[in-house]
Amino acid sequence: MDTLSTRALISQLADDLAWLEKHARRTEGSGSAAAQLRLAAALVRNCAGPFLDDQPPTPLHVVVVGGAGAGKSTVSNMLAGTMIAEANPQAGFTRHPIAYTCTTGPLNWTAHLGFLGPLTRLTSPSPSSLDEDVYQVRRIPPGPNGQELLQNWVVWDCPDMTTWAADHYVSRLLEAAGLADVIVYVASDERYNDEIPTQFLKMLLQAGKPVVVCLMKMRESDAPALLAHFKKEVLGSLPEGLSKHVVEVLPIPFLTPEQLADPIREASRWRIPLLNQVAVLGHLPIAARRRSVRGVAKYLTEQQGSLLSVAQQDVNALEAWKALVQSGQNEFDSRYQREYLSTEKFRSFDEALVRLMQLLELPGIGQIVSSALYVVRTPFRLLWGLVNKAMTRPEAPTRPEQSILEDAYAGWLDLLRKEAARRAKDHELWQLIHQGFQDNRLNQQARERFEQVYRDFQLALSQEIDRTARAIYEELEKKPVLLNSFRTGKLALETAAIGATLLQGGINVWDVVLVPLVATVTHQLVEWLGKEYVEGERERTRQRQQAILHEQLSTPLAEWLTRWPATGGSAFERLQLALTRLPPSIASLDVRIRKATQ
Ligand SMILES: Nc1nc2c(ncn2[C@@H]2O[C@H](COP(=O)(O)OP(=O)(O)OP(=O)(O)O)[C@@H](O)[C@H]2O)c(=O)[nH]1
Ligand SMILES: [Mg+2]
Repeated sequence: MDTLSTRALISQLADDLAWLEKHARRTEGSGSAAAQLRLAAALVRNCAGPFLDDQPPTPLHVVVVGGAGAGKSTVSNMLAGTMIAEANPQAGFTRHPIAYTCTTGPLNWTAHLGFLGPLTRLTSPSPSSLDEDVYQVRRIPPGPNGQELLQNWVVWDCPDMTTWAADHYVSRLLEAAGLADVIVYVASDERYNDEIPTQFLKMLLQAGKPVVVCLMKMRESDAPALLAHFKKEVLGSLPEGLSKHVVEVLPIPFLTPEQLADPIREASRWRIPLLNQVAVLGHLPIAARRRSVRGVAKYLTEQQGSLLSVAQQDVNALEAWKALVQSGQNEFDSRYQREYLSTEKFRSFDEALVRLMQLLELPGIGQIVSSALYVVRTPFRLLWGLVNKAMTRPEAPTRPEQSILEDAYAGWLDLLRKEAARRAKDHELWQLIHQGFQDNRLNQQARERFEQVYRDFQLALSQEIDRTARAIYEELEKKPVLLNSFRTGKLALETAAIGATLLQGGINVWDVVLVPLVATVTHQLVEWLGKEYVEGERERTRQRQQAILHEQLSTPLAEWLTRWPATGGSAFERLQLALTRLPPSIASLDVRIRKATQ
């Protein structure tokens, strides 16, 4: 993530959040989670993006939000200093964000790439009730007085936030809210404590937005009581860390039609405190903008868990699938141990033993002595051979490795197929896998995958076995001093044993029996030691082979199976991508914002 350009990072982050938002909207009852994600995306593209792209801090943005019919358009007019916003008795009248700016103010602030995301700018004047994914900018010529705020600020009148309903206009409001340097939160006297607007308010405070509250339409005499009540009931229910961002709660009591018609002159008593609050918050535009951008980093970092939680059910299903694949893998591994490895002889180790014993015979002069001893041992060697043959049970033929593995793999896939069919109704991930087995796609691909991986496994295996078997005698060959001391040791042992036999009984007729017997026993002893060593190596190889199976065959297959639902362009592929990219993207954005705002 750190290597991405800032523009690429912003657009990737906004895309991933947008994808998760769409994903969340498919689940019933997740309107608030979707709204949270939408706000996150809006903060990234409308606030952090332009700032990191060196957009100047002015104009600052004041965004007016609140419940349906609360008086947002009325307050927007008061801020803009003109009667341009359509206040309308029909609740839910304003349906898309409308920006009020001064004709002499900055022009190109809407030009930033990705500005307001999916909302397109209306090019011709339209009523604010137009219910489409659009926004419009209305430019106001400077008047004799009243429009001073618009020199540095853009005032945004927004649709309401009365429900979470996936009704698209709520997301338009969130898009504009992401842009805000200051929020004006409008609540009317009868509905100031509504649950959903309060939750929206909380979300905006979590994003670090400074909020000025306007309480509307009460009798002037009731204003102090209502203000106290709002502070206690609404702000009091918020954590202190959030309520501190509410900079002021202002009353705007029920206005007369005359005051509504000309708020600049007739309602200045209520209007001026509001203007002052906003102006103070933007006193140093660069400081105001930095505060907004730091809020973006804070929101994303602190809310990360909650933003990703919309995918919790999917993550759980993916985890359950992974665990199932793993239990199949365990069974696959142990079947290989049971049905193949425990009976496999590794013939190359027998050859290695022969080579080892040959190596222990002395070359040159010693060879003559060895040959003589070989002749001396003949009667008992033949007898030993016969006894051995009689004692060893015939070996059970072992099944070929490949067929055992294929059976074990078929068993593994069968487990997955049955479980997917059983759980198909639980979650769409299982449905996807069930479908993959039904139309044979998954089985087919799984078999192809097996064949590929099996070839690599075979190669790794034969190399490993040959290498270990060869190492048994090659190690000794490479160390001539050690080899020679073994050789002479063996010879000395044999000749000493024969010598001792001769000395013990003197030279007599029994020597014909005793000398070959002693020569045979000493030789067998040496061979037995060699065998023990080779057996040890053989057992180690068995264990090593089990490990190779696990590393080279069953783990690559398990990884492939685990990933399968998240490949081939499925929704889970996109989900995995978003889930893995989001945390590092957020961390990287946080670092860049810290650097740029310090
Ligand atoms: N008489 C009087 N009417 C008011 C006052 N405040 C708002 N209204 C009226 O209440 C109605 C709703 O006000 P708006 O400002 O349109 O409310 P809004 O929040 O923009 O509403 P939507 O855009 O529909 O969500 C309008 O008819 C306003 O004229 C007031 O103080 N006095
Ligand atoms: Mg309105």
